Amino acid sequence: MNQSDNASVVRRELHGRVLLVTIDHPPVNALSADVRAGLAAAMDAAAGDDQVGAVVIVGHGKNFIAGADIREFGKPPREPFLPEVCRRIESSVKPVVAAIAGAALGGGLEIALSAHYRIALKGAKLGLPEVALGLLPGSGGTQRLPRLVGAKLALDLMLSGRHMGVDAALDAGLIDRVGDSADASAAGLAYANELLASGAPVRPTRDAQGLADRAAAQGAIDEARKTAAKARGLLSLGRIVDAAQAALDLPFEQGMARERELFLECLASPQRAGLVHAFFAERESAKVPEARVAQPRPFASIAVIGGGTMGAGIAVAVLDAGLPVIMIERDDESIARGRQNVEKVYDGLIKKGRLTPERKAEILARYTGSTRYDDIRDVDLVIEAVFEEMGVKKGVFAELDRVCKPGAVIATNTSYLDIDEIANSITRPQDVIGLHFFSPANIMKLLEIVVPAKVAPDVVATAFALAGKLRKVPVRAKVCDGFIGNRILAVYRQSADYMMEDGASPYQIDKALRDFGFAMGPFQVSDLAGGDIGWATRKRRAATRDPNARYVQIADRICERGWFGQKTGRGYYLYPEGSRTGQPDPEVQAIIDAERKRAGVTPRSFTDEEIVRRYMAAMINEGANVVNEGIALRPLDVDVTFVHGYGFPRWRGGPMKYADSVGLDKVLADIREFAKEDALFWKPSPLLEKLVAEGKDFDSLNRAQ
Ligand code: 3H9
Repeated sequence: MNQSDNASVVRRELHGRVLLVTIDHPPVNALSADVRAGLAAAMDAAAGDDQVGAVVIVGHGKNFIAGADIREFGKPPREPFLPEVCRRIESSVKPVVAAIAGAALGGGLEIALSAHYRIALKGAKLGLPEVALGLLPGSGGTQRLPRLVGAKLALDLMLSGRHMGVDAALDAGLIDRVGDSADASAAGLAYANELLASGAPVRPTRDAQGLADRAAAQGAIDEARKTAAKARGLLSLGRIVDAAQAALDLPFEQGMARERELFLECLASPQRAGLVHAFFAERESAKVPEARVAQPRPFASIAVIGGGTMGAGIAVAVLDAGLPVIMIERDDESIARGRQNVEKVYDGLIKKGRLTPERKAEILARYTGSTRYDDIRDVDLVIEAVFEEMGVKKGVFAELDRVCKPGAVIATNTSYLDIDEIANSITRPQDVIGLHFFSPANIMKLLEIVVPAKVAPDVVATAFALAGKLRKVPVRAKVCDGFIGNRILAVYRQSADYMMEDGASPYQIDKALRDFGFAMGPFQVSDLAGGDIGWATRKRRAATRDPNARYVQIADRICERGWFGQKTGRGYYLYPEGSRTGQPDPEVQAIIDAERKRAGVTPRSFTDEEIVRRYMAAMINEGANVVNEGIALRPLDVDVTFVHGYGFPRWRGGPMKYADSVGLDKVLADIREFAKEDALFWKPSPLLEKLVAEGKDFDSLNRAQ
């Protein structure tokens, strides 16, 4: 009975008395309708064939199964549904073994949970990450996992979405064995033959006794409910806890029915759509034209110029990726400071118990500091992170031009400056690129890869490969003032200043935006980053500012008092005794009142809803301009930038995805309405107007690529 089903995505081969069922559906064996049908057919075939004594389910290639096919969500469902496939596996009268290599995630783990025995190879990772997609495990995971490993661990896995390694899985009873073979099929077949030889019975997980201690289970559920309530906004967290409660309270089949209801509710929610968009967008953003046509250059050794906060953070990111770093600084004192900045990060981890001093020493063995540019003549890639001033940068680049070997990639971490100008100031502009890290650079996922006009395609490909190595989420941007993120930020930040002068308090604005889902409001961000940075930029640009543009001076009045935010103990907020959570400041309110008077503004009240509408309209409109001008390749690149660099709520997908969900016609109508007050600021983006006229959304541009 060696045969295949459904376009060969599920193969069946009889090995003695064991039916080997292989899922072969690249890239990750996701459970598409064909795979589900193939699995169901395989279970039917096994049931009807006397020669078969046991079944092994295995994934072809690196992974077992990465879960439901995420691309099918939101499309008309096709039978057989996954819970039914799982039911057929579990109710087999012949023992079923799941032989796991690589990822057994989501529906993939649910298939494994439906099998009677589980063996996993070293390096396998098991988990129920549905929560990251706004879902809950919908094929019995919420009912079987608590029965198998207890409510506490099951809820931890389902609420965090984290992956578990084989040793922990074995300890927890999630798997029965760790296979020592490198081949999952061989390990599975050997295990199944052993089970047959010993006459091992079928062992449905639904009958497991992990919930027998009801009081302990209820305690874990109550704890989990508290945790879920803390995470603002995410629907699926609460629903996961509801499903676990059903596992405890209801007979198995009724629990399954309750899980299905809750799953379908999550599936239909806009949060699921936003999170799935984010999942694909952050993978698409790495697909850029240059990476398709050019091979990356080597980057085995890296130099960082400048050991300030940014340079040190970049050095840590590089060290964490296992690469060596040489840091160049002006003098011995600065070298010591740079090293201190790097060590501080690792010492923090040691304090939290997340790193051992021995490991720190191993990591730092790859780190050197030097004052001599000549010491970096052999490195493959240099990242400049010195003071944000064109003259200073050009000076560094002249040195790099002198010492770097031919073909070395020379990157700047500038966040605003014209990288074309920097590139053109040396003899090898083809090797120059922008790598805009976000602070703290070892933590923030976003990396804007800024592509100047003369850069060689293989340098761009190198930057994307480096981002992969550093586990960053890369976004391709073209050169403009602020690139994608900071350019858009400058505009919506201004909309917040206008609202503040027109009558909303900074505290109301921050709160309205936090309630929308942002990690922080704009005034909190300003206090955290330091008001002096924006102030310096404003002063620099004063001469070139459009005299007809509205300019709110409140921030300047606050900075003139030396109130730069958290580091000075006050900014928009008061931070008594170094506290990091600010309190509203009546003196700031007085400054705002005075400025309103000076500007001749009669304050009016704002609802939170209007605050969000204006802020988002400004963000979306500038996002559309950035796409229209080719600064961002696609709307999804704007989304990825904001989710990973600007605290935008991931479950809303990003600003452009959010705009699609609101309706572009509504956003445009808002902008036109606001333009009646200030036509210079609220100028509709030509792209937004075009899409509305054509009845299209931003996502149509993502799909067109
Ligand atoms: C679920 O299971 C619901 C059930 O409980 C209930 C159902 C009723 N589907 O990440 P990579 C694609 S929800 C479709 O770059 P890696 C991915 O887009 C699901 N496609 O590789 C990419 O495509 P492309 C729960 C998928 O080696 C390619 O595969 N499961 C899926 O760095 C390679 O992906 C999850 O949430 C999928 N499920 O990491 C797991 N997964 O080449 C999600 C991936 O066109 N997946 N693709 O860009 C992952 O975490 C990682 O992909 C994995 C591999 C760790 C598996």
